[in-house]
Amino acid sequence: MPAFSAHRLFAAQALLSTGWAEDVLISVGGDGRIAAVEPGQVPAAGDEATTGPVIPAMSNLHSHAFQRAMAGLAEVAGSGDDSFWTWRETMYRTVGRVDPDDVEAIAAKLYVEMLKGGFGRVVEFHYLHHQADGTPYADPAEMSLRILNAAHATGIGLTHLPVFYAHANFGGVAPNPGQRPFLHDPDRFLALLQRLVPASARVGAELGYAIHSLRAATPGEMRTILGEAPVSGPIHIHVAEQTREVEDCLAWSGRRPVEWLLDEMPVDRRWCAIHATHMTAQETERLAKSGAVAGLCPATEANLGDGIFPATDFLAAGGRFGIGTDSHVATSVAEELRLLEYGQRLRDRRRNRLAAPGASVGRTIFDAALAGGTQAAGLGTAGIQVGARADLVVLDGANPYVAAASGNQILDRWLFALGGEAVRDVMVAGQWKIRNGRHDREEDIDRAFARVLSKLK
Ligand code: NGQ
Ligand code: ZN
Repeated sequence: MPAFSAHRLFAAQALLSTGWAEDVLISVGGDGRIAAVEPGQVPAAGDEATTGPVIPAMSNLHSHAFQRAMAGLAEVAGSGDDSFWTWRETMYRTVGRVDPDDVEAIAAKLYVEMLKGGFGRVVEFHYLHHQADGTPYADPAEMSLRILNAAHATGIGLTHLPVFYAHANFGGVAPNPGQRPFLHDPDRFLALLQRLVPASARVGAELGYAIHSLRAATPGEMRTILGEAPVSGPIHIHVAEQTREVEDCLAWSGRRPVEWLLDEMPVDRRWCAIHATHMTAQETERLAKSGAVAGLCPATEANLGDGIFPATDFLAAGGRFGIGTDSHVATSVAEELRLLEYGQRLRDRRRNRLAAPGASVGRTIFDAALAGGTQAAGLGTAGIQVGARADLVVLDGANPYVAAASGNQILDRWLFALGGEAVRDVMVAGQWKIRNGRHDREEDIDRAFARVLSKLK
């Protein structure tokens, strides 16, 4: 039996890499890639007629899968001074209570939710490596393998990024007890990466790595890892999400986090700066010119009270961005892109901030996030074009808003007026994973996830 079945999809409307087209025949090869794209066709016998507009599936460029289990459980007010840092304590308590079976069950549920939200791939920024007391599992790659399993079982595309984490703050401050499950020295981290090279290849996952943040690694550790890592995939890092990080970085180095990163590290297209919320005009311009992707997670950034990314200035300087669902208080393309635009509107007290005059906001930010997400996931091409992976979303043509819309209006309706319910079918690498709003393993996945949630409550 071939690994993939070939498809001939017929779409009345499809968003190709060249723009919207009508009556498109999309041929998918046995390798899961798009073999031909032909507009202006009439469907032939045996063609699969899609039930609505076909658009590319998005890459979700930032995920900490285990955090989905606590989404919505950190919304009870504490002392009146709740912050990112108090949320982090709650998050660390969750870390201490999940084992490999739990993490695999949470990730599988989350990845089904992401598929339904219009994502065809997830970039997993994976730092939960060890047991609660810091003891490595018998196989030090155990937790990474569970993430690979969950992606494989659900069929979502995976770019796996094991994360280096060694310190609690700038200057090599000793880690605190809640951080014990995250820690490596560079040698052990490099050994983990080496171990994951064949394991990722076996399930078709891309492999890169991440440095958790400038807080969590010294410059020397970062240089060792950059110099010796046995992978050529993407490099991600959290940076400048909170003003306290900016203050601490200034106190340590006399420079701001993004400034320090751009001065000291070889930041280029391989890199993704997660959040990069707090930048001066000069940092914004420099990050844009570096070719790195800004990894924006608007729902999480709102939930954690981070601040508003300078997206208007960053885009004006030619910057690239993608979207991630990070802590997973939201799990859909629509929620993230909508909040990205709305943050800019709330700050500026104006409308339609991220599109040029006359352009659709939905189309503009969808295209930008698709390109940035593809780059940050370590993939060469995406979108509906010959040679790209067949990662496709079929929007629900039975939904009256979708049915009545054409072209960019479809994206504007989906992103600003609808949501996950508009996604009907999702294909990843040439295989249908969501059909008519359902994943075929959903019942088992839900049952396992429910067990984890009842344990955590
Ligand atoms: C994380 N999450 O690693 O999960 C972080 C919080 C930290 C976000 N920044 C922990 N959203 O940055 O120290
Ligand atoms: Zn993160």
